[in-house]
Amino acid sequence: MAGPPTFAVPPTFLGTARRDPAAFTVAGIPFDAGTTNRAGARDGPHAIRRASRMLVDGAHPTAWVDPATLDLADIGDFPVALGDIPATLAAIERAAAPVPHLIALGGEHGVTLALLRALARRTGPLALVQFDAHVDTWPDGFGQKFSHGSVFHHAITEGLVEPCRMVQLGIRSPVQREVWDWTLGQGVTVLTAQAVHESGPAAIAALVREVVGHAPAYLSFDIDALDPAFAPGTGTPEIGGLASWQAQAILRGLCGLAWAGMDVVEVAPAYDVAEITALAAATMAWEYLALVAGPR
Ligand SMILES: [Mn+2]
Repeated sequence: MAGPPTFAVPPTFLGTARRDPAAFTVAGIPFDAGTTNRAGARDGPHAIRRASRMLVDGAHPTAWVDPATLDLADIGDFPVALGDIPATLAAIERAAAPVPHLIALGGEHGVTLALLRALARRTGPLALVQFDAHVDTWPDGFGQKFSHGSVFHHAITEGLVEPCRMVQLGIRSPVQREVWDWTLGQGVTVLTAQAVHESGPAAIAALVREVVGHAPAYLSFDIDALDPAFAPGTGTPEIGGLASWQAQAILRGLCGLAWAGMDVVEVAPAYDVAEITALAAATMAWEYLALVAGPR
């Protein structure tokens, strides 16, 4: 094996040395002021980058993409405004706007709204694949308009996503019936964690492909979609979630869609155990890259 040993790989995502935008560009968003339970996702980008060093020892074992030959840059972290959610959303949107194909490392889920605002301006309304324990379609968070639980309410009402081309997978948290009904009423396909467990990844991937169709598609991966046994390091854990392998298998079944960007959010390293949450998040971003950069 060439290159430095795993523990000495540079602490960028997948150890990339490129800092200028490339075909695929990684950026961190160290922000968590909109979290409604345990804070700490501001430390997510650093932990995900560190854990990603485990993934550069060879090629992806099914897509046969090699991190060393990937057209990948890590441009560091986007600026944020301390404690100011609207100002941070504006700063993220400005920073994301010129990046052609962004892979964002959160940060809490609220940052996705700014990323969708930046991207939808170029692509028009997006199809959305959302791995999550929570629908995140609350109109606000405890009176705060922009929180990590209201991101997709605003994405829908602002016309950034096409609800009939939007799938949520892994849903299982407590939720007000009116929020649930509003989400379904918009045309969103909601797949509970139980539905994923009972159907299996191949059937779920087929269903997602059918809903997304040929529209430009965005992947938003909230790490709390995974069961706390696989991802304890997050602010709002819910039991009964997806196993890492299920999420991996579903993602591997989503090649050929018109992917336009992704984020992985809600990694809060302070609650993590042996870096398993950060490694799961890094691996999901890597699975996405293998999906978009791999052979068709
Ligand atoms: Mn979420």
